[in-house]
Amino acid sequence: MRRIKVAAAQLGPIHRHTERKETVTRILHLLDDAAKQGATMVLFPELAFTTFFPRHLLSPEELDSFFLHGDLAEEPSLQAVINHAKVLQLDVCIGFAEHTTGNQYFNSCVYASNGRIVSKYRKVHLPGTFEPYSAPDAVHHLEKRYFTPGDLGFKAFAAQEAVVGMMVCNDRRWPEAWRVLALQGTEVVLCGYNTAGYAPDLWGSSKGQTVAEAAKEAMFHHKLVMQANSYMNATWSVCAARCGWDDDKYMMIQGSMIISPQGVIVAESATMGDEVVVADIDLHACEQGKTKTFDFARHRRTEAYGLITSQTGVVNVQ
Ligand code: ING
Repeated sequence: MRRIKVAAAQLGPIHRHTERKETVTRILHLLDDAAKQGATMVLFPELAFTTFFPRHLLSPEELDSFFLHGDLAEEPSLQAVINHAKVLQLDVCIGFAEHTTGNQYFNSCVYASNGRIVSKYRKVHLPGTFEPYSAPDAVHHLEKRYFTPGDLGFKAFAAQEAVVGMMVCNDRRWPEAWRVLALQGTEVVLCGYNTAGYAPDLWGSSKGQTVAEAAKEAMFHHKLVMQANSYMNATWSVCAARCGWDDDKYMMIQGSMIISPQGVIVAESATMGDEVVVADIDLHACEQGKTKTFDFARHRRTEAYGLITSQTGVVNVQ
């Protein structure tokens, strides 16, 4: 019987000028809480050390302050988390803004076990724009300006007797990401996210939508993609939110969850603050989907799918 007690470590508001050490302390407390509840694999959100800074058009200096720089094995914030997880004997997956020794900038996450980085992922699907929105009061979404698309692909890896895969935030809206991981036998998908509850410039809004209505729709789409893609790829998934009101102005949705290979939400956060959501998952639950409905070897017809990788955008047939 292969079981893992997984945890989604949700982080509430982090403001533009929140001190890094304060955030690291919160992260360490969440690790303690997860360990107390018996978790052995803990997922933190995307960009877990900072506010969601791509919402701002930033000076080079301020932008630089939001990145972790250089050799990750020497990076103090990340090492504090990885070492604390080692002491607590649990694995940790955490997202951060990565400035590499090769002077590249990625929206990254790592999976660490026993004090060492086991796998690294760099966000492939960067939503938003390169240029700021023109509306004077717009809330920007400048991930294409601040990050390069990930260059590591979607690589599953072994951890705690499971096949694990990582993705970040917007990736969860793209079925290709899930399918590439599932084609490697992935049984647990880990996805940290920062999702605005109201971002009309980013995704548009139906006429006169209120903040509450927009946030409700954002939560609906968040759950839709997590549940549907978990089901269609017969994999467990864990997602962890950075949420609440950043700078008391920018609302980010909660919705940290653990979802079964049948697409069922088995655990979900109850607050918009720091909170650990835990579930004891049975990896055998993936078998039904992987050997019946979604037995890829028996059912997929790759000869019919060529456009998915040969063509990027829409080419109208008229
Ligand atoms: N945030 C959002 C996300 O994919 C978004 C961006 C939201 C794009 C809704 C389109 C629609 O959850 C990040 N950080 O990707």
